[in-house]
Amino acid sequence: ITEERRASIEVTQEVLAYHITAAEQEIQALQEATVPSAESLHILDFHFSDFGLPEDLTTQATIRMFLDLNLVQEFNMDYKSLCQWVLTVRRGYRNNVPYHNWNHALSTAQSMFAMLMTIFSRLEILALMIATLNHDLDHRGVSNSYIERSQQPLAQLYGHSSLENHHYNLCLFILNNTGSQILSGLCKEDHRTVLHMIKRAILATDLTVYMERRSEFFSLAKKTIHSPHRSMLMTASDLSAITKPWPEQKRIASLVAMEFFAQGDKEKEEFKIKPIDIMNRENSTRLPYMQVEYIDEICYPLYKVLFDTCSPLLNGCKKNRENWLHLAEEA
Ligand code: 5BB
Ligand code: ZN
Repeated sequence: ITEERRASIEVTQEVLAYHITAAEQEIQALQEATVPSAESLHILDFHFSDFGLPEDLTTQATIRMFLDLNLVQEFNMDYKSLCQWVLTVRRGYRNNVPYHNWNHALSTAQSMFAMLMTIFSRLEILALMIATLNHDLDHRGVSNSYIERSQQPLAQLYGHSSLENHHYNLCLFILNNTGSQILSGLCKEDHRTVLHMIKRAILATDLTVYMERRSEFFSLAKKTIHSPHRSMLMTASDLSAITKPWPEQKRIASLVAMEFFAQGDKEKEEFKIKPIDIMNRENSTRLPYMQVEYIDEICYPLYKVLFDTCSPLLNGCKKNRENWLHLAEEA
């Protein structure tokens, strides 16, 4: 039994066990729905928040992005397959996870949508939209490091970037699923290229990998101001919560903290160790200070490089830093 085969069995079983394929009724409802315009959904806005958006509208907003990017027409996507694909991807996220759930996937895709400019080829746009929506599929709310230490099969399967490899594998699985093969209209060569780009984009969302390659991206971005690196845009979309208006940023930060602390609790119980600072519930009062550090070390340098293309991202990030700093000084 080959490594690849083993991985595919494992993933298939997990997916089946998880019943993610959408129900016929649900597919039909989405297919027949009149999808609201991008304007009325506010998805062209960098200040967009999906908070309070009814579940039906989250899938309709996704369809709207694909329609307005002209992906459906250009790549001959069957509309019903697209509906099933979107609904399946939504179900591929666990809704009991505070932060890494479908709303995070939608927010990431919306940020990508708002960032995509004429600088990318049509095929790249297609790949990046699929990648953002699928990039955290079946996230369990714990880090790669936790998965490795608790010796879960996922770690044994992939060795490194376990979660990201799993997200990509599920992405492939959904794209190959009968009824949600939205890429079947592409020629063989485009099909191969787009899968390759999706894979690279999803694997690039491992923040550890991003940190390792960051300086490379930055010097590249300086040379070619008008074409930021694809994987940098993935991270920029992934972390875009930090650029949102203050109430939205506060809400998301508490979800992230909830997820981190839950992992910390598990570590205490399972390994009898003291969790690292960010995962230790005893540090909850230091959250504002940690957000300032997070902005300074990770977010600010990233959005600064992208300033020429997308200035609202850096501006939002700066405002949130002021607010977090203010809270940190109060505490
Ligand atoms: C980030 C990198 N990490 C490996 C160690 C901790 N840092 S941090 O000091 O910059 C940091 C980031 C500390 C606390 C944080 O949140 C406290 C609630 C955050 C933070 N990370 N804050 C956020 O609002 C967001 Br969004 C994030 C990103 C969360 C997803 C990161 C998944 C990382 C897996 C390695
Ligand atoms: Zn993510």
